[in-house]
Amino acid sequence: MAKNSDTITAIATPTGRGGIGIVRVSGNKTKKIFQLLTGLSPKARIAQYASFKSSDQKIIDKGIAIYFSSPASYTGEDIMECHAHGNRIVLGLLLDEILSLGARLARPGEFTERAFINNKIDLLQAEAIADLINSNSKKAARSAIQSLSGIFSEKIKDLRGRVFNAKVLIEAAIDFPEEEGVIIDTLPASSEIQICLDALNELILQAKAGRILDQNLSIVIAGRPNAGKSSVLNHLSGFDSAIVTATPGTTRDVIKERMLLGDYAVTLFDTAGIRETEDEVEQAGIDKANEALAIADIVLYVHDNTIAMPNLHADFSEHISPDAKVIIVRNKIDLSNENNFTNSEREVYVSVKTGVGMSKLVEVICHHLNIVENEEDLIFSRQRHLEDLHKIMKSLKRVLSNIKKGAGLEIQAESLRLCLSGFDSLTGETTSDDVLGAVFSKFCIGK
Ligand SMILES: Nc1nc2c(ncn2[C@@H]2O[C@H](COP(=O)(O)OP(=O)(O)OP(=O)(O)O)[C@@H](O)[C@H]2O)c(=O)[nH]1
Ligand SMILES: [Mg+2]
Repeated sequence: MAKNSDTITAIATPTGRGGIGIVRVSGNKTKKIFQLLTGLSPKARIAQYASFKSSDQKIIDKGIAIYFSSPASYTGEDIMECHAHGNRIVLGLLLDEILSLGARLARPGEFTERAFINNKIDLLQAEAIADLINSNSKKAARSAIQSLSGIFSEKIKDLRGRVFNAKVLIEAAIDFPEEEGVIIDTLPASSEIQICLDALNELILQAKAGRILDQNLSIVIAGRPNAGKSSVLNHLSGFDSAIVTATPGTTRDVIKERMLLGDYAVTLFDTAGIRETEDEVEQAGIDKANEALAIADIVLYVHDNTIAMPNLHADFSEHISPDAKVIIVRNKIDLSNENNFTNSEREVYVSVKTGVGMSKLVEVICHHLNIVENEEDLIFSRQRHLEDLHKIMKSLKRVLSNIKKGAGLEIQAESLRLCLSGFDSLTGETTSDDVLGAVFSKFCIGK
């Protein structure tokens, strides 16, 4: 990506009213814009009380102006921040004035893109900024801040360093003079690659565990009418969102509730009870239930344990996504004379009425979501990261087995070179403009 020379501006605070609203400017015209807009001379990192004035000297607003001098700024360029009152009209007037002074409107994520181009952050950190802004849970936010502080980048750099060492060891073996009787020792390179593979394996596990933070997981509650599905939704979400009655066929529409489950953001879907029906409205509800099942990550099949278990296959199996995990929730155990129930990862006995077994149900759901308790054990990762890490893993494995088989070392050194560029693509050093464009376009304006 090429360096930019023009000056950009955008409103950096969200739409709506608030105590403060901020307009940001970055680029080489910033100093001039600061002077013309405030009548003051910019002082780096000093908050100055200012009247923001239009070219005909009318006051647009009064507030705080801060100037950051290049390179000690977010983007690495000269930056100005106008802290005005948080009103869209005021901020719009301020923005128009800055545009008329020679700036242009910034694209989404363009400030961060400039920080990346000017080497203030690498691509993993840029992505972490977007992930932090979009995070929906404490765990997601904390994990994104860890990546932003460079923990993920450090791990990638360490691994890259080790692969580089292995390549040097192989190249040294290639350069060794071919004297008769001299056996090339490939053991140091092999053991270095094995260490890389172990570390990479651990990193992939952490990234996989963190992948869940970037997904909107869907938990669909399904089952026969009157089994207690809506009661399960209300209990888990903590709200009386769905109507609960003793009449089978109460729920018709799909009811969605976003909630935190063990600190992870998930969406719960309550659905109409599945049965044969002549009722057109009820059938429409059942069709919607089947559509929800198709996108489920987890299905809670709620069953009234006082009656015989129906044939699950006939009920809904053909509609659920093949990747979905199904947990059978045997409800209403308060009505049973038995009190010896054996829970498993597939089946949990509960009474929504008394609350018995509900914490076990949450535990089992968390287990299926692959939720990791320890924050250090996860890295907020994206599909792009996992794909790149898997590619590197595959080629390292191939190199190791080729060395063991005594295959040509030049080719192995070349494969390791490709692994190195795989790491560079992850951190953004050699990432294609298409990938970069896709990353930054998902940012909000003003960041
Ligand atoms: N005794 C007992 N009753 C329950 C329990 N859970 C739900 N119920 C009752 O079962 C009836 C049906 O509950 P709902 O939550 O509406 O069931 P549903 O599966 O959503 O029903 P539909 O929307 O009609 O498909 C209500 O009268 C609930 O009070 C439980 O654990 N024990
Ligand atoms: Mg219901």
